[in-house]
Amino acid sequence: MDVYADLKTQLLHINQNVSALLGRINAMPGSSPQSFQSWENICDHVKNQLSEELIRVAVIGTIKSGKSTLINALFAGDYLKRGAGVVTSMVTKARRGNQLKATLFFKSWEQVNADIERALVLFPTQDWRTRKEPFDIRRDSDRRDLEQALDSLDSKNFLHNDTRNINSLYLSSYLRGYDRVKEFLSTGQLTREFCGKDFSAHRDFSGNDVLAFYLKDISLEIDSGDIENHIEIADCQGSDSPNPLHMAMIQDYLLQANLLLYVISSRTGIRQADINFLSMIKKMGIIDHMIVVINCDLSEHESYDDLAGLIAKVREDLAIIKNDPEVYAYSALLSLFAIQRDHLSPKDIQRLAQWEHEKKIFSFSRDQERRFHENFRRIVTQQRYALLFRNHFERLKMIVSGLDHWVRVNQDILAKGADEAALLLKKIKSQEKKTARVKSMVKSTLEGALAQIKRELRNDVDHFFDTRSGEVVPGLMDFVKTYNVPLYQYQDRLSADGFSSTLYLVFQDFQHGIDTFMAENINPRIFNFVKFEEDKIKEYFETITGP
Ligand SMILES: Nc1nc2c(ncn2[C@@H]2O[C@H](COP(=O)(O)OP(=O)(O)O)[C@@H](O)[C@H]2O)c(=O)[nH]1
Ligand SMILES: [Mg+2]
Repeated sequence: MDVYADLKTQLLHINQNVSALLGRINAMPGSSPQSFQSWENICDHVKNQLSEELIRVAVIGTIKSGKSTLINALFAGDYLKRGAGVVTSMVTKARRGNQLKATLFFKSWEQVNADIERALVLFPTQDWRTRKEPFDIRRDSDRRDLEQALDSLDSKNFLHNDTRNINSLYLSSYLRGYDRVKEFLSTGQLTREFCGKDFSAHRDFSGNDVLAFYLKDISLEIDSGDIENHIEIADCQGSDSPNPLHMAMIQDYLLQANLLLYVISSRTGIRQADINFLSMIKKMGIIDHMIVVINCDLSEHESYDDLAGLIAKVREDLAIIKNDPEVYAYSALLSLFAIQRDHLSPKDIQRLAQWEHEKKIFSFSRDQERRFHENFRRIVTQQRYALLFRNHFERLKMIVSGLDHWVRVNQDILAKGADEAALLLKKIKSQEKKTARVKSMVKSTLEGALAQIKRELRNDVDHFFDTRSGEVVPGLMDFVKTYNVPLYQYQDRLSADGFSSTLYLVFQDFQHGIDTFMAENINPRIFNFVKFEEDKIKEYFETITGP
């Protein structure tokens, strides 16, 4: 039995009863203390939060490490595209639901134009535009002008460096995809759903190198597998993409995630890109919530010893970043094939048979997979208990004990004669006065505390962002100051294409450098700082309100 679901149902039931009781008291003439209204509000809040509360799991790792395969295996089907490229990296969120459904969230015209404006900063100015207003992709002349300008840059072999490609890729993809999305986006509705047998049609967008630029977000509802429906699993593609904006998207998700699954392929072991990414997670202060899965390519290893050697090596490499990490090693593809046994292609049937033939490796993989599942379930359930009890249970307890008290007092009054009741009411009134005094004292203490913690926070923030001694700005300034423009690389361009074209190139390289620096060094520190301050606020109020 799912203890969590059971407890949640009970809690919702109690919540409903308390709420109904409060409703009845409120309907009684002359007996509606103000606090009851706020209690009713709390009950509503508990109900909404309990239905919404979600555990978020981020699946991360370098390209082709097996993230999508692992998630597919968890959901028992091939829902996420395996072997997808990195160009259109996007965080894809998947949840268990009653039907198969993909929801695509598109960018608005304003967002598209803003992306274009960003890519156009210092765009060579040789009068490529016939208009002076801000660029608007919906205007025929703007699209035509940009297309010509890009063609002429391209013909000069301008855009062939990886980093410069990012901006030109945005520009050309928006242009090329325009016709496919224009009608839909112009309706102003920015989401599209693909249900049931249309599900795979969503890949016309998400798997399309051009159209995916128009997407902001993807979420999938999947009707198979035994992942509970309050767990969201996010495929965070792009941690090693050359585009720092991808990294920023992933960081956004990591911040809300309750658990991180880091996937490493046994084909490669730990690479520099992994070390960079793991270091960033560590800087963000969230490495404690991480489990590592070594995705074993069973065709790659000669023997069990070979695989065991690799696992030991990965553990050793990981130890540099995290002490005694939790590591599981199994083949995600084997697990997916085993689930889909009856629907495999002849080639995959053959692969599966081959893997099953390697008995020692095979049973090791299955065993590790089982252990991973058990632990995954345990961690996720623990997190959910924590969310459930920490907030909602405590709140309901407070309301119920308040109600209980109120009922006792009323019972007392009703049970007594008129004189005694009058005396009791007088006592209550005087008690109320005392309570009011205590309340106002508590209030002013809290207000004082609030002012103080605000002061402290302001101080911390000022220190943190101080331009000379703070933790981030000097590093950033330093990056800008010591940024070295490798002039010799641009010399030929300068004489061939002139100043403004060359300046655009220099600027794009610089922009890429600073975006990367921000994503790798500055953002993680800011996240860590925010987390630290949040803990501080919590601790502060716990010490003044605690016993
Ligand atoms: N042989 C083998 N191939 C795998 C395994 N896991 C994934 N792959 C393949 O490796 C490629 C990349 O996997 P994918 O899950 O798309 O990686 P991602 O980029 O991290 O999402 C795909 O073609 C998978 O079919 C595995 O355990 N064994
Ligand atoms: Mg993938």
